Amino acid sequence: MKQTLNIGLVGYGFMGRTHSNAFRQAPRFFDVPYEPVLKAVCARNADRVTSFASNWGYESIETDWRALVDRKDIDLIDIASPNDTHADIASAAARGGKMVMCEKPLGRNAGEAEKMVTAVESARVPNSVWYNYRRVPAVTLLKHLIDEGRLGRIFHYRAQFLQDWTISKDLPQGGEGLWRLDAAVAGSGVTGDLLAHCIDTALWLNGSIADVTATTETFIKERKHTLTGRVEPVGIDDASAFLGRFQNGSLALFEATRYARGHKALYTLEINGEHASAHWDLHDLHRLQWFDHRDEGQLRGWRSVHITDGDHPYMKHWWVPGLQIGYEHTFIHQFAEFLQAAAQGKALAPTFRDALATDYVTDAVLKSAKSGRWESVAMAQQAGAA
Ligand code: SOE
Repeated sequence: MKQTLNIGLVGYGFMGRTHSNAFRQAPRFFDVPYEPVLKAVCARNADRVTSFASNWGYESIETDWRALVDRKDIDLIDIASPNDTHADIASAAARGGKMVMCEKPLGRNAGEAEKMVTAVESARVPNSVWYNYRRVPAVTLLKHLIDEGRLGRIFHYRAQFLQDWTISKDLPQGGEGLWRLDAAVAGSGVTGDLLAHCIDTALWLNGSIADVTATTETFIKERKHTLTGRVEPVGIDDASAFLGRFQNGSLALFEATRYARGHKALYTLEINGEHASAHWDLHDLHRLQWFDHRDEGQLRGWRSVHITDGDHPYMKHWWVPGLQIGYEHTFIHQFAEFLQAAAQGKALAPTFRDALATDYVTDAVLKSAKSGRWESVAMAQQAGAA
């Protein structure tokens, strides 16, 4: 009989669902050292949290996260609630000796994130932040190829995350589902929400970013606030772009927007090295595009590798070669590995400290967009430490 690990989830939105699915599926497909138990889910709306609990099989509900964190029968607090709640919940959970997993971005800014790092590290509790795209098999394979030195010296890293769901000026800000448009709750707009994903993957694949020069734009300046009913200024960035320098000497070119009509979640990244280049696209997530200049000249060209074989990262746990997996599996992979790390009392990358490195970059991006100058990234040496 495996030891049980009792989970208390905070938040029942989109992320609450991706995490709950991971809690259910991880022990079915991976050899994990614990049997996860969906012990309790917490959210303010009692009716909705009750129906969420019954759909996913949570044993109980809470409507106040403090009550959840105080419960003696909870081992892991998983935070899938809006960004303004992350710091308080994570710090209280760590103080109570509980393991903590947290949705991205870690804090609304690096100051908040620093306190969260201190909380989990001084309590020595296993922790991880759900930057899930690291665990797309094609992206993990790219990490292995880079670490093997196959690309040679790196010259360029570019990434984009494009969406279009906030173009309508009639979309309100604030409240359930729309808190990402409310700066007080989210901290920032696309910089913390989408660019942060690109940055986390980049720090992992290509190391620390030293400095950045950025610009942001808020296209719709006022929106009705769902909670106050009044038309209020919009404080988030709708689009964010930066040019930067990695510490390994390569150049960074990054863009995120919610105003790219026609694109729903187009996360792409490309890395160009001396010998080889690689390109990945979330809409085709099971493929890695690969070009190797050392291939025989006449047949040299971009290869589109279908990352579904048993020797590709994670794939032996799934179906038979050639059959694809998707977005939700990235969360399953992260949770399975979290359980393996937790059994040894360790944090899992991206740890809170790794996610703080991303917050340092997003803070520098927002600072540069205001100052109009190049800004250095605080403690950049910690980025990519995972
Ligand atoms: C925003 O629309 C969002 O849901 C992000 O918050 C997620 O982190 C991203 O993976 C998909 O888009």
